[in-house]
Amino acid sequence: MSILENYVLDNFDKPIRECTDQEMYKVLLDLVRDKSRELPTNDDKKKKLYYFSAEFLIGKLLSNNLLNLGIYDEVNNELIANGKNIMDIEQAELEPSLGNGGLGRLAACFVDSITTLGINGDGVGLNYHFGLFKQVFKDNQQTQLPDPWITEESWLIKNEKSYEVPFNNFTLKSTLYDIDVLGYNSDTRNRLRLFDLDSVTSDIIEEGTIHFDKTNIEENLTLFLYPDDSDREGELLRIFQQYFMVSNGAQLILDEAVARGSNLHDLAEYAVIQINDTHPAFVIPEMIRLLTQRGIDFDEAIQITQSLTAFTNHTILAEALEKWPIDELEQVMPEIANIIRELDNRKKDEFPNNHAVSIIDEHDRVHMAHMAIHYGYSINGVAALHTEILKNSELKAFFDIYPNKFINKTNGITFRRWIMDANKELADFIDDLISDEWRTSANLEPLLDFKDDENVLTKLRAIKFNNKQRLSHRLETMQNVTINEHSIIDVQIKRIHEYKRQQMLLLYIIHKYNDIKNGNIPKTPITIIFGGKAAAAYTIARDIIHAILTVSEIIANDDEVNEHFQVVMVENYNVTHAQYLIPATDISEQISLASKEASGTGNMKFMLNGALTLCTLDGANVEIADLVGEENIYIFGKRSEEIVDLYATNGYNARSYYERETIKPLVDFLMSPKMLELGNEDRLSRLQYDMINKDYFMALIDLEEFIEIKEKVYEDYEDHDTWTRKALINIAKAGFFSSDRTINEYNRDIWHLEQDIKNVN
Ligand code: 4GP
Repeated sequence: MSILENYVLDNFDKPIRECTDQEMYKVLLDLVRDKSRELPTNDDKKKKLYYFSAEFLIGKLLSNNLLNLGIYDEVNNELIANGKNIMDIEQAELEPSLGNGGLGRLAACFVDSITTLGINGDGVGLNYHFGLFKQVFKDNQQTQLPDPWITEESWLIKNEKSYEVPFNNFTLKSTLYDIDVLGYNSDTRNRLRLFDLDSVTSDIIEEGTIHFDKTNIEENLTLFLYPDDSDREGELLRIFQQYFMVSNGAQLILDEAVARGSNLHDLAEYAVIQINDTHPAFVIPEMIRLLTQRGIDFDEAIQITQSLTAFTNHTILAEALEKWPIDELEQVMPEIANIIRELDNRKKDEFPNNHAVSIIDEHDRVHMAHMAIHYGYSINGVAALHTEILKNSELKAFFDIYPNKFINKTNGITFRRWIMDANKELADFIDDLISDEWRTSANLEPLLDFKDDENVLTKLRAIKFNNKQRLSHRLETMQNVTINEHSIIDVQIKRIHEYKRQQMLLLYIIHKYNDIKNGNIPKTPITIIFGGKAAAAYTIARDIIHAILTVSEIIANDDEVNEHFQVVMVENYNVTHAQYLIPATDISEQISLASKEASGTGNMKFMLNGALTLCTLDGANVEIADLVGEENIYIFGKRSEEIVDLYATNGYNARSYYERETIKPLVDFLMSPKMLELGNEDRLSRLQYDMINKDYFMALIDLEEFIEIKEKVYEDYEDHDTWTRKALINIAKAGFFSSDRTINEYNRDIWHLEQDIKNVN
């Protein structure tokens, strides 16, 4: 009997051909779950990694898991033979709402690689019921709705384990859900361990909003990721969430370590914790508390905790380096607040008068990153430039006292999802050219042998075209937008934030629109696509979305322009959208203000799929440029040292840029009659005012250079062979960005765990 028949008959008592896509989804889910469960966990290995993260942006799992199990082709062939299409079946799967942006997606790539390399390591987080929010556009504005994803048919498996988390005045008892994490051709599995509360309920959410009673912790704790913390109740709720996550995680660690033979004094031989950004940093005082509760004295508890805790920093933006008022910690978890005071006192004694390294500052705020650096044994940045900036400026005071704790770990992406799954045609073509060895080694360099092979270049273009068609079809069904699959596809997808400078690309779009109106018709039509959410409380970011949507409507309505130029903003951008967008893209927009983007990982995904990067020398763009060489990438804009210096000297004046002849009309356009006819005056005027008078992230500083280089990029596109050769070189050089390489380095330099697969590039 074939791989599917049994399952279909068991479930539905009819042949595959007669099942609906929804029914087939259920069949495939059962099949994959059973196959996964047959794999042992890695728990026979003595030491285990616990990757603590507020987010795991895992994306849909069905086809990825089929691929990792090595049965994708077999299943797919059977489906095809029965008139079914796996892409249609996948529509039935809801994307888990467990993450938001880069650090969450990174965590998802990492757990895949950890399992692929045969390392004993689980992810630890929370089981949010409604994610960040579902983005819906209405009147050219972003609105926010809950984003439900948990159904009978999600991948969560209830675990028997449950822990008590002691808050001030009350205790909450957790429920644990696991999601199996599979590795590529791996004969073991790991898990995501997601903690939840049975009492959480959607009843308290105000209809059609993401508002709810923030004080009702029992009912709201795991409703949303990053609930609004613009008031005290919101801050308290975030602290409740964080403590709930880490207390459960720390109890799980102790349980499992003891089961594997630890006497707790030797805990560091059994466990290592990676703190992903500041959100899980309370695991430090919590582990100390739990160890003392189990009879270990306080000094030793500190020393044990320190020897098993490492920290990753993902950003230098002050807003994301959390600082919680100590009185709020006292209100939520007084014992933890006391431990933090003691930890702070010790460091104040050790480093008297060195205020920059205090855990509790003069405003009585607890700096989560400072706690993690003092009381962990390792701190890493996520790209070479980022780590240098941490050492030399943002965290210099810490680097001066702990030079040996600092280390760089340039981010990576899993090739399973980002090429094998997202771009099967390209992956298969690469197999034909260089054999399928790259699927495990990530070594794509042999492709360079084909850079002058006309047939190969032609085929690469054909694959790109097919991916554009696939994207076009998706946008039509999802959003009722038709894009021209013969156009240049130029894409910026990431959270909406001023430092990422979507507003700079918007000003370019206005420039291009005017230019086309003046008769300069592009040789090939251009489609610029945005995707990303703005945090609900981030007003200017929402204004930027509004301006983009309004301009795109003006362009769409303008018959002189719309056949040549189109601007689309994808609604509710998520991992699934990215899997369609990235393979179809020609130009990857990585245009952050230099020094501000810690790494970026979208840049790596685009490169791997043969898009050319248009970038500032920021984050991992620097490493991409080093790998591909200047002739295969487009670089513009001020360098990071200049920007760091401008901030230090307060040397940037937006208005002086605004006054320039090239720039003024573009900024003024925001409040033009055309815009006001379709747009919202408050939003547009606020955005314009900000650009002229503040522009904290300096969108105007690089605008002229940006316009110039964009024109050059579009012109270069016209030389199809040269363009595709550059694309091929980019693909060939992308191997360095495999997350298998990154995880191999984490393990070699930070975790020191047993690893089944050792020969990683
Ligand atoms: C992001 C950084 O902004 C991005 O540059 C980096 O690639 C990613 O982490 C993974 O390291 N940071 C966040 C955040 O998502 O919330 O700080």
